[in-house]
Amino acid sequence: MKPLFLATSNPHKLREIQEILELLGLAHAFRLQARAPEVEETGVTFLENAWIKARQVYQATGRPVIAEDTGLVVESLDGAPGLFSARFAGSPTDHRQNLNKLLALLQGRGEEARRARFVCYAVYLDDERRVWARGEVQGLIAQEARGNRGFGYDPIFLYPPLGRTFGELAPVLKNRRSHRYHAFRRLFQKLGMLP
Ligand code: ITT
Repeated sequence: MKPLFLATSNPHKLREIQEILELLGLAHAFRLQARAPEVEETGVTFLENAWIKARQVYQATGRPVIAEDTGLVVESLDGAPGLFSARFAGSPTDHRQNLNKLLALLQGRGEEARRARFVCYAVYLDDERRVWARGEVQGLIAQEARGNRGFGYDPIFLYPPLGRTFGELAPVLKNRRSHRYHAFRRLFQKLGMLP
């Protein structure tokens, strides 16, 4: 098994990406290990931030690295929380406050205004290759938080095909449909490891 670093300080991402590797039949190929990037996310796009994290860990370890940057995008709020998803309600990060701020901004608004999508940019970096891929999933911001599974904005992200929020879904149900799943599936396709 080849070691593969995941540049993240978010343990939920490690768990989800490990399960995504299993769903893709790639878990046997890599020994995935998280390493926190010691760098600020100063990029102006998700993709730039994903590269910033990957590059820092690659420079520190000299080993193949994957990283990703994710945001929740609500068109009716000019794309917010978007790039500022982690600190939407200010610093330090408090997921409950982030959720509540979004719920408050959309209070009384109809379905059209509640349309939302998670966007994920995944990147891979080693001595020879630099590959990226994007994934997204569409849904609606719920009227109130439901469920305590997943992490971050999951309790308010309603996934219409299943009529439940990501916070209510068993992990495998989220991980088979999520922005993260689509981004990593495409990433490994581009790397020639999947058809
Ligand atoms: P790293 O940058 O260290 O990987 P992070 O938690 O800061 O971890 P992001 O900047 O990519 O990750 O994510 C911004 C925020 O978006 C994050 O704090 C979460 O609250 C939220 N988020 C990311 N992925 C999510 C998911 O699958 N479900 C719900 N919320 C998510």
